[in-house]
This record gives sequence, structure tokens and C-alpha cells, in this order.
Amino acid sequence: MPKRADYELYYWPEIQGRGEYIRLAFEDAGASYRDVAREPGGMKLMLGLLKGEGRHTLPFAPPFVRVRKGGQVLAQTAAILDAVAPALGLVPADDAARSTALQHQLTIMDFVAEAHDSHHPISVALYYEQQKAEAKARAAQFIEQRIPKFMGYFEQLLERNRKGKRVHLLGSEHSYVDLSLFQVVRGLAYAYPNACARLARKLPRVHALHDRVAARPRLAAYLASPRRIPFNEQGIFRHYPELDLPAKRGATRKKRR
Ligand SMILES: N[C@@H](CCC(=O)N[C@@H](CS)C(=O)NCC(=O)O)C(=O)O
Repeated sequence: MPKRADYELYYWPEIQGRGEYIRLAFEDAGASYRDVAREPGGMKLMLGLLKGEGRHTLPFAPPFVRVRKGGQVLAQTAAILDAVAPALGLVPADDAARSTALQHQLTIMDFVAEAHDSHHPISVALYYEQQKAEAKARAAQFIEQRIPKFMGYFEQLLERNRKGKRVHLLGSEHSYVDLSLFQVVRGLAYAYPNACARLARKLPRVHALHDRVAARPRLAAYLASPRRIPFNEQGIFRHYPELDLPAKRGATRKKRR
């Protein structure tokens, strides 16, 4: 009989989306988890919990996670990471560092929401094609103002936390926040390759952190595995060439998962 998993993740099966921040934490820690909605019959279970069929909980939206011990179901990406990180060894033990990690994660989730709204500025209930003109205006602002502001902030944090060469968002310790920033860098490079290429020079520490995270053995194995869903145009980071800056002459696009 297969061993029961320690965690159950409930998230939309076709996209990385916000579920990916949780997947990266489980994968990096080598945790035993089920990605329930990707299993046969799993979508039905997830939709049931969203309709209130769970005894103890009513999550508003995926992702949510059930922790086997105690069976608690918890939603909200940042709250989930805050709750599971100590057992996964993905946050320092002291309370101050744990609060700082949560603060950074919430900032990352604000950034993720803005990345989503850059192609869906009017409503999640409408198709991209129904809000293309508004998306064009919103994406231009996102590229010009918001990506540099958020990324510049993370660059500054890394500069302030500098300790030798091993720089993390939480000073000298690897944490779930590093994994999440990696995902945003990867996602934006997929969605807005030209805009990101032009900004890269100003973000050496962010990119160095991205590269170190990508090289972590368990993460590298995960990224190369079929468990990593490729980026696509149903997810949060979508590549619509018309929303990106034009390519610089001679530039080529790298395909990454
Ligand atoms: N603040 C929540 C947002 C959750 C969320 O928006 N989930 C999306 C998928 S990434 C969803 O399914 N939303 C359904 C809806 O808003 O109606 C989080 O960070 O987890």
C-alpha cells in the first residue's frame, strides 16, 4: 500500500499559477505531497471542498493545502507557506525572521496579482480578447513602472542582506521566499522576455539568486520533470507578444519551464 502523503495540495491542474509557490516549497524540501486535482477524480474533490463539503473549512479559492497531521485545510498562498515552512525547514526558527518571511511573501503575492492584472485588467470573468485594449495600456504601465519598482525593491533587499556570496532574501538563510522570487523571475521572463532582458543589467543579485535556486538539486530535478507544468496562456504569467516591448535586434528567446 502506498505511504500516505504528509500534505495534500489542491490547485487547478493545468497551470502553475499560485499553486506553484506551494509546489516549489514541497519539491525543494523533498516533502511527501499529493497534487490532488491532477489525480483521477481529484478535481471533483477540490470542487467539493470549494462548495463547502469540507467539515472544517470553506476556502475562497485554490490553492489550499490539507496538512495530514490534524487534517487542517488552509487557503491563501502566503498563509499556507507560513504554516508549512517550519516543518519543511524553509524558514528560520525565530519569530522575527518568520514574520519577515511572511511580509516578503505578501509583497511577492501583490506583485503576482499585478502580473495577472497586466493581461486581465478589467475582470477575471472576461477573456483576454475582451479586454485587449485595456491590457495593452495596463501592461505598458506594469513594464515601465511596476516591474522595475518591485524588482528594484528585491534587488535592494539582497544588497542590504549581503553576507559573502551566499545572499538570500532572509539574510544568510535559504527560505520559501527565495523560491517564490525565483518563480516570479521565471514567470516574467516567460511573459515579458523583451522587457525583462532590458532590465536584467540592473538586477544582478536577483538573477544570481534565481540561478542558485534553479541549481538546487531537488528543484532542478523537479523543473526537468513532468510534474512541472509548462507556462501557458491560461496561467498567471502569459506570453502575449503584443503586450511586451519590441525585441532588441539580434535577441533570441530562450525556452524555459
Ligand atoms: N489571495 C489568494 C488568491 C487566490 C486566487 O485568486 N486563486 C485563483 C487561482 S490562482 C482562483 O482560483 N480564483 C478564483 C476566483 O477568484 O474566483 C492567494 O494568494 O492564494
